[in-house]
Amino acid sequence: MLPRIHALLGLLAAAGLQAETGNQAWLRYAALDDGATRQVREALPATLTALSDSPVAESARGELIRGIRGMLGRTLRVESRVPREGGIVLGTLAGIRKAAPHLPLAANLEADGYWLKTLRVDGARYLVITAENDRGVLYGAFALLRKIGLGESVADLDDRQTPYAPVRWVNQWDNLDGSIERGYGGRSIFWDNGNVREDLGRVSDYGRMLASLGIGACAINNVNANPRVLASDFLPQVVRIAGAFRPWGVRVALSVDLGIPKTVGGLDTFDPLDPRVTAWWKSKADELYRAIPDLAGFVLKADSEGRVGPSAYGRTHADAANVVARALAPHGGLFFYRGFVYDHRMDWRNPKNDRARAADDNFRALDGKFDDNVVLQIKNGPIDFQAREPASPLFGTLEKTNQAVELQITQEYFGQARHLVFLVPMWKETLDFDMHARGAGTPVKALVSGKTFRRPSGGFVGVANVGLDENWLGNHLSQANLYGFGRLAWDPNLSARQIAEEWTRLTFGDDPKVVATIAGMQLASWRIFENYTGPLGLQTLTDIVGNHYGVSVEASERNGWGQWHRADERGVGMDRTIATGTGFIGQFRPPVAAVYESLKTCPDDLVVFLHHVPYTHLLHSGKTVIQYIYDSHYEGEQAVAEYARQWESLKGRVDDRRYQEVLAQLEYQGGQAQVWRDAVARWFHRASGIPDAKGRVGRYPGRVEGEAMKLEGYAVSEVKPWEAASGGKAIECAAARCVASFSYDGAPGWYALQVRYFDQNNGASRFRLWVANQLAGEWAATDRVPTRKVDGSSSARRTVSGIALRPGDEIRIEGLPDGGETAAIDYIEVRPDRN
Ligand code: GCW
Repeated sequence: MLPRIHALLGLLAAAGLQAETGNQAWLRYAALDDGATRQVREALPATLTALSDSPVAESARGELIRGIRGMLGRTLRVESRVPREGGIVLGTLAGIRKAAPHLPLAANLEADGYWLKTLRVDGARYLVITAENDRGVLYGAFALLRKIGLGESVADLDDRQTPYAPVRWVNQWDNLDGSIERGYGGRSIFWDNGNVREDLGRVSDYGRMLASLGIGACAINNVNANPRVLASDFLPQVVRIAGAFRPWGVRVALSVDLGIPKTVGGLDTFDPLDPRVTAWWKSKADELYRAIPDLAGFVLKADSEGRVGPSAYGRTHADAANVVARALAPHGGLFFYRGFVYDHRMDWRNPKNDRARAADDNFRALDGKFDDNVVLQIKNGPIDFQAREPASPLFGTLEKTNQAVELQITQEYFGQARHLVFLVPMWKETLDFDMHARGAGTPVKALVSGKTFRRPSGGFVGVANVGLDENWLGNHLSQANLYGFGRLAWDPNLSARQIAEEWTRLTFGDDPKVVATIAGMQLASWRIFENYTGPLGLQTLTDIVGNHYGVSVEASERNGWGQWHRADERGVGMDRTIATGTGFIGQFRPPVAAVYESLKTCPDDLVVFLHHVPYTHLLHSGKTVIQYIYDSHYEGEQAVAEYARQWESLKGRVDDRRYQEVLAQLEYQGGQAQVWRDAVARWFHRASGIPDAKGRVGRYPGRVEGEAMKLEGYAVSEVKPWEAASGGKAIECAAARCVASFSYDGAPGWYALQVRYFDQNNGASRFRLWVANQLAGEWAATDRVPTRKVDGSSSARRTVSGIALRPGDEIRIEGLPDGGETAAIDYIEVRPDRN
């Protein structure tokens, strides 16, 4: 029995196509092909000497053995001394100089940087992986494995790397109950039910992934912080997580709440300038560092979205920041003060009000007032992780304050791990944007890393929100965003293409067709997403007061949240000009402001973010704004439909499990892109009264609305928002079983039937589709999208293809509701079969 199983496994392995879960992400260490294996085997010494036994150095040693065994099928022989005949040597510069003085290693390296160096000494060949500290040694080990995985030569190495910025952190928005705010990859790997998880295996795996990218710290709880994290009796729980991360050089940070001295500390105030509060923070920090000597620091969200802040006592953000930072300073801790401070109860009637101004308005006057271990953590754009925003002007304002850019890896406004969106091209656009902060040549990346104004700290923070799902982020392709964040934080000069190709090779293998196809899809995906959601700076036109997922064009308007686009029957856009608008543009340095202020120079991609224009305004492209909105939505939808076809071309080249899972995701996304397209185009069509020059909007050949069918049991209902359903209406079933039918009156031929139905998360309705009394399809609405309502989020599509239709055929759909779900249907569309 056993040998047969082995033989079978061997066969599968040979094909390289065993089902993969995505659990190992880009660290699969899949066997290389024969040619590459031969080459690397020749270049690689057979022994490994690790000259430190710290837990981090042990991780480096273990990882090298594991990776080389996986990729080359060889187990490195571990030596305790550096052999005279050569070998791989792993250790800090100081450690190697001491143990092997005969190896000439003249170099100065910076903390966390590494050096991969081939040396030839007395005829022996050494491959040295060295660094200033153990963490750098670990990063070097990962870098060597990455090179091997990418098929790069390791025969004659001299690769010295220094991280671009000192801060390379991730934040997790995990709640202590185990849920994750804006997390789409399952429940928390840290917490469950108010306590740390028993099994922290996934924390250690996550630490390994972070280390492979050079990320050195992780905030382990939501910035909407539960004060309990700082309670003394809770501390042992944090200690356990720190212990799971430590071997990977990842330090724990905590999100704190400014009210903690009161809620947990028992004081009657949290006024940062009250000496009792100052003393409380100090003694709390001392207590924490006794238990976790390598604690990385704190993150704070204050005076924002209902969190308390220094405004409660008329104090400034600098007052608050410095008090906490001074408690951390003796221990080397950093204090991240979030720049995301704004009033979410702003009067929308006042055309001068503008949420985009908030960060700069709040912090400009405080530049120079923050201690050196305070870092202002600033979201990439001035609003909130929208489909497209300009860079936050605050990056260009601060000269005497450390700053870090906060990028969101979790796809909150980007289809929530159900839509393919590779964010690296967008991040790069911000990071490369020249703020002209000290003349030309001061891109955001240089400012945040502290290079421009010689700041002691700063860098990159990514909101990751990985969860317990096997694939970490809710789908396979989104892992590229975590990978890309880490790679950019290490070196923001890498190109988006290089990152996409690296990731694809390591994650799916080096078949050139696989690499070209997946990297191509990833690289096109941001523009495509923007096209079918919110182009021209409209921002993501989603339900911004709800789940931030489905389409809802007006959800942003007439409320205090300030994500306004101010579209009405005359025009669209926020007037943020200095001349007539909110003055937001004036927060940029003059050369940038000048480009944005004039419609002549303002880039099309941001035109309605920065200006209010009539729908007939001509873009630089020569199109009117309204026609661009129509066209981009049709192009975006079309491109998403192509994704599935591109992916299908990889059948047999990607393991079957991931192949099927990604295909299902892309097909789903195709259906969502269609709802977005129709909703946004129809909304603007109704608002503007201007027809689509190409005649598409409002005309849907082959579509039969539910409300136009013959109904048995089904009743017509109004959908909110109206644009989320074709015709603004759906049919819903209040009985145990309902039927809707119509008679086909088109030409005979082969067709696909697309049923658009609603799949809420509070039931699992079933559907049956009959054509001429023959059962053509049957399915259950079991998806878990974030809504209980019949709306744009729950709108789903089922395609049944290969149907031979004749005029007069009855097409009948039968719905069986379940729980709170009403087996709702929007329409059925009869389309020529594409096969
Ligand atoms: O984007 C918004 C999110 C909130 C989040 C907030 C923030 C953690 O919708 O869920 O809260 O930003 O960044 O603080």
